[in-house]
Amino acid sequence: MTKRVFSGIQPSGHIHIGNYIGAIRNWLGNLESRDNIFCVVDQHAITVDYDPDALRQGTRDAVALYIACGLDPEKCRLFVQSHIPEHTELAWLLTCVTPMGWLERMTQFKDKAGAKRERIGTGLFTYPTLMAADILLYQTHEVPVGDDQKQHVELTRDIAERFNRKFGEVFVIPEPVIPVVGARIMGFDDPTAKMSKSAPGHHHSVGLLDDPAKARKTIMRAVTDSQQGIVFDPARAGLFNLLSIYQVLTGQGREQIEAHFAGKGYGDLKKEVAEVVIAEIEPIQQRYRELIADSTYIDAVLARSVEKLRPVADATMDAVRRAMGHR
Ligand code: AQP
Repeated sequence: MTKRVFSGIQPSGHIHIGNYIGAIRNWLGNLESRDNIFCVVDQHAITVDYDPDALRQGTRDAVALYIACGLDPEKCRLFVQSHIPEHTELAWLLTCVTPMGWLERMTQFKDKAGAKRERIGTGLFTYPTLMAADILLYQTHEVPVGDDQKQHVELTRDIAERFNRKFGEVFVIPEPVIPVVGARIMGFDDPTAKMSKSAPGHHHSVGLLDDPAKARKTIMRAVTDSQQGIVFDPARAGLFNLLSIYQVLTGQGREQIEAHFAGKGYGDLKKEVAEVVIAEIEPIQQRYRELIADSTYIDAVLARSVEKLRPVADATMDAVRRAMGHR
């Protein structure tokens, strides 16, 4: 049986090399061997303040970027979450079987809500049940994500197991798939904080659509330390981050990289990291510009995917509604 893969990205800002290394690159690796479904999760992007026009544009940009990165719509199904309303229906049903305590343990809510906890929309708190619905609706086996989303996939497993115990075997229990290298790319301006679309700071991240000159400047300004020697030492967070990006994008081993940089300084390392990053993003940008100019193509891709996904979503919802007593 071919395993089914589901994953997504929120169009909540510029998609950055953290999203690319932690998620998209790993999706590409299984394009031939899995039944792949990749989503732009636009309903997750409304859990914090946002601008509807920016969301509309960001959603299309994300679809074009997926394809530009190599997600061939002939080999996977690319769609927008809000185009299949069953995501929110299933999310509500799952919310009713998810204990409050489970959601209260989610670290991303604590990080994102912070001091605004009392004023923030409830959706930010219940967001993990919508993510569980995204995954379970398609009877997913594998969910390739960055390290920050591991806790949410584990919660999804717990919700699915609880549901199956209560109402009968309806859901496949999914597994998180986390990359060995690059699962948590850190901010260039602060290597103790995860690179994030919503983080402030002009030199925090490199977006896939950033001008190469800006990308180079951000990497050359990356915060490091005052120690000597280019070695993979997790305690030297800024250096480790740069080396991890270099490792993923060159495909070289740690020993080879350390030997290559022996006797060199941070300036040399940053220059080479900038080069490999720019070499990676420039062809993506080129393809993105061609794709975004042809809106009928993107519309056709999205419509075709919804058509293909509808029978899967219908079958799951039919089973869920029957199991829960709504039919
Ligand atoms: N810094 C990162 N390193 C590696 N992987 C990352 N991912 C996110 N940041 C990094 C992975 O990218 C996928 C999409 O993430 P998301 O859009 O669902 O939201 P997020 O995890 O909250 O990502 P951001 O960039 O921090 O967005 P905002 O600021 O909007 O919250 C996921 O697989 C994620 O693990």
